[in-house]
Amino acid sequence: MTEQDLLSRAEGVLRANDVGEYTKPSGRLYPHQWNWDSAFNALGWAHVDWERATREVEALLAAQWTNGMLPHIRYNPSVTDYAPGPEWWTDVPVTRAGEVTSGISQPPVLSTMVHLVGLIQPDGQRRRHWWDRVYDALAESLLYFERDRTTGNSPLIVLVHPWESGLDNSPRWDAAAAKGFRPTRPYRRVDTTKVAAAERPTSRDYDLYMFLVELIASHRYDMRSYLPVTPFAFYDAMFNAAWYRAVKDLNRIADMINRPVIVSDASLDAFRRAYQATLWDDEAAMFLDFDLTARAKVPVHSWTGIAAVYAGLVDGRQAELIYDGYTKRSRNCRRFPSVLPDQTGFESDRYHRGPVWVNANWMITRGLAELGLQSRARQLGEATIELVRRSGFYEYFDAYTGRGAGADQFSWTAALTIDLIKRPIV
Ligand code: 2M8
Repeated sequence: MTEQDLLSRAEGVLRANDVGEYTKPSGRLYPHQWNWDSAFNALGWAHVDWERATREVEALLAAQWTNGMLPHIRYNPSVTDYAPGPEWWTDVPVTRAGEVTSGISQPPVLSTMVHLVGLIQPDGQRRRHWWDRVYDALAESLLYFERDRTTGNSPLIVLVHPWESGLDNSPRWDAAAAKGFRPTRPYRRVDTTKVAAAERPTSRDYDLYMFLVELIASHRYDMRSYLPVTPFAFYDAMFNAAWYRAVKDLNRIADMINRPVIVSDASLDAFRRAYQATLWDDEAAMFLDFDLTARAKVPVHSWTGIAAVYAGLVDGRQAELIYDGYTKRSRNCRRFPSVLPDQTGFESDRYHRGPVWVNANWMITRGLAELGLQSRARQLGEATIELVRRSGFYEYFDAYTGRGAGADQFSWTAALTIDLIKRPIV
């Protein structure tokens, strides 16, 4: 298949999942609008239809809450074949009447994508005008985490639900799931009627998800009252890296449209020091998440441990050390598995427990290039395009065989493949 064919197929996936103002992550499995999916999808759209990219972002921003939070799902009220539906997230404090959303957020990559989408627009005036229009909402969405999701003296952000991590059934959450929390009400699952149950989270995982949904809703989304009582509170290394990078990118936008920066350089330095001091692990030679209830690092080595590369939270030397260590320990795998194969809980074909994901590869590819590690970035970018060319636009890929799994015709796989082809590493 030529590069041109691959590009037009990728565009076809976005168009097939396009429902006007937002792009479904996949036709059957994920019918609503998801936060970080839409951010990645906007970047793909920017290369083929720039106006469409801006609409994707603005539709997502329409779901913003009065406290600034950008929810992880913006429900389409006419769709009912997804669970849990909005009935589990009652009385959410949306800014716009009529919006229906979930009650948690997702990795905050949106400002970074908005920065890139803007740069793709050749007309400087149009670009700045759009940035200006979305700037305040983006700033609020990032400052929300500083205001409502930090505790004690640490500037690091607390994650309150596995769904917020975007990596729902990562073995990093196994210890929490093993405690046997269950919701008080029965719930239904729709996902396992659409793709093989063996590729999805287990019912024990879902028990924890639904227990936490009930707990968060019962605290009326007030994190100050929820945090002291929840059994699930983590400094997630990828989530925090995404926030740091988003703030830096929004600061760059601010500079270009003559707005004040949202977080000062001094605060960013303090964040970087806290990230290094709290999450770095010498023995693992990577970053680890921190469990606030156990007051200990989470001993699971996964790709979140190298997400600092994406954010520029490390210099080139530390990036090389982490990335090369990860590559060496996964040499029998496709590049690169979401969990290292020597870890308890690794499964090569189950969702966030080992398979290769295009968004993770994209984030690390871009991060490596920005830190000056061009040849590694080029190799990873090319391996990713090749995997998609051979296996198709799947949600994820078996870490050993590269077989596509989960949902087919998956939007961010298509969107980020377009970006990897259109903006090659030089
Ligand atoms: C997956 O998560 C949703 C819940 O949010 C699900 O399993 O139903 C995750 O892979 C998440 O990262 C992603 O944003 C979402 C839609 O693609 O699906």
